Amino acid sequence: MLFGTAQLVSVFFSVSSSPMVALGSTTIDFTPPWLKDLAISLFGMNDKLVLFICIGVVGAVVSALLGLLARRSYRLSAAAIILLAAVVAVAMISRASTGAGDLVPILLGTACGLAVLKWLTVLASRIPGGIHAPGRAGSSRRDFLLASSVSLAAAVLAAGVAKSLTAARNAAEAARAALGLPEASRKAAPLPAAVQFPMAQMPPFITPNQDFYRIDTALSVPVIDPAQWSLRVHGMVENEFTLSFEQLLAEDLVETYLTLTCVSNPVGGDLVGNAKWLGYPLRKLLERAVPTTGADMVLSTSVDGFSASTPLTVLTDDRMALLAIGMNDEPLPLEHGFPVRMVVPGLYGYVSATKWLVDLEVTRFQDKTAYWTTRGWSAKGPIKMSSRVDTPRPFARLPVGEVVMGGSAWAQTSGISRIEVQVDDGDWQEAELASEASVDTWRQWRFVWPGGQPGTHTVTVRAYDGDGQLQSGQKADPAPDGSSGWHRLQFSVE
Ligand SMILES: Nc1nc2c(c(=O)[nH]1)N[C@H]1C(S)=C(S)[C@@H](COP(=O)(O)O)O[C@H]1N2
Ligand SMILES: [Mo]
Repeated sequence: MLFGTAQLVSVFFSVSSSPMVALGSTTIDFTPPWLKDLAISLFGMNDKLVLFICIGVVGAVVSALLGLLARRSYRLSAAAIILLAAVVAVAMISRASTGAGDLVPILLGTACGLAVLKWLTVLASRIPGGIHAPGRAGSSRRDFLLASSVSLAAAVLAAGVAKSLTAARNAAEAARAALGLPEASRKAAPLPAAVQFPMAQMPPFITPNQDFYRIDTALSVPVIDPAQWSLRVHGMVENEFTLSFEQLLAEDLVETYLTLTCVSNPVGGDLVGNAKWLGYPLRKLLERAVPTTGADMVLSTSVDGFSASTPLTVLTDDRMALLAIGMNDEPLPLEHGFPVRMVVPGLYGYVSATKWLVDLEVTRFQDKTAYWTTRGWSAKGPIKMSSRVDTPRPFARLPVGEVVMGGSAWAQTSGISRIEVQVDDGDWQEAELASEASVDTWRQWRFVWPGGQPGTHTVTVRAYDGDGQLQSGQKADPAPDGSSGWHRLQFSVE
């Protein structure tokens, strides 16, 4: 039970949180090389399966022993379970890739194991001639056997569900790996080297996929087989249709650089990332559908029931709103919406960037309400212009002398035209701007501060967009439609 539950829960976290994998890997680490070679030569590719079966058998034997022990003392056997869990936890912690969150499954599993043991012990105590109590009736033995079988079945079920979830994920990973992305008919222009300032601590202009922030409501990542995927386009349109993945691949695809931002990003926060996206313009898709008059919104829905309300005008004007299949020259990672998601310049993700997309309904704001709007967030979410200090870090302690400061700013669809920096209560001074890749991407800035007296200092940054409009200094929290205010942080010179 302990392992079944932990294994199931671990699916929702990561591979490194799986007790089977941890035990397995640790066993492999401690197996003498000759035994490893023998196992591989005996079982070939199935050596890992055999290993897991061995662990399973040992687990069953240990469970039986625990049960026998529990007949003598519940406490002793509970202690044994905790000891066992501790051994597994140590096995997991000793693996480099483990984080604290990875221990959640084993903790939950232990709790489950203890509860089941308690339950069974209580039932066993009612068996006449069993431990402690005088016994209630002849049905006690049956109760106990039934409960034991139920526990065993539940454990096997938990392990089975965990296994099939993992198998589905592996199948999708395989489909993703096998997918050759088509060439874009219109490639993005090569990036000028000068989009990136070279200082350490400046975020890379292109956010690598594995570092890209991830925000969604999915407890376990939805797994979609691209061969089974289709997108339904319907609602207030003259032509309803369904698009298959194969049809999508055959369309003229374009590439675009776009900085994605989450509405929950606080001032100075990092729920923002920049990537090169490959996809099909939503404008063209909607041209094919022909929206009818009166429609003003497209409700996009994911396979797991998330939805976003995007103004129809935003998807039909000349900005590059995409039905995206590629992210930084790779198929979308599973976490980022494989096989198809939306990306829309100028709007926060919660009203535009639906991952695992399966349905587009052309409708009206007055008729339909999206996922986060029913939970108090604004129905529309244009991104607010924002700027950030990336270096120095908050509370950095810097040596006396010149300080090269730097950061990022974004005002998607308009661009950044000017950055100003203020140190302490000094004058606002103009910073140097890196090259602009496009008005839809963030832009880096740099400012050389000659240095100041030892002690505490503050730096504040503010931006101007492509129209010369100054970023709002009005402080606002993310809810309900995005944070605002100038980013200010403290550092010291010593
Ligand atoms: N299916 C689905 N798509 C979703 C979400 C979600 O919860 N479910 N969250 C949205 C939000 S709030 C943001 S900010 C972006 C984040 O995209 P990313 O995880 O690829 O960075 O995805 C959007 N798309
Ligand atoms: Mo978000």
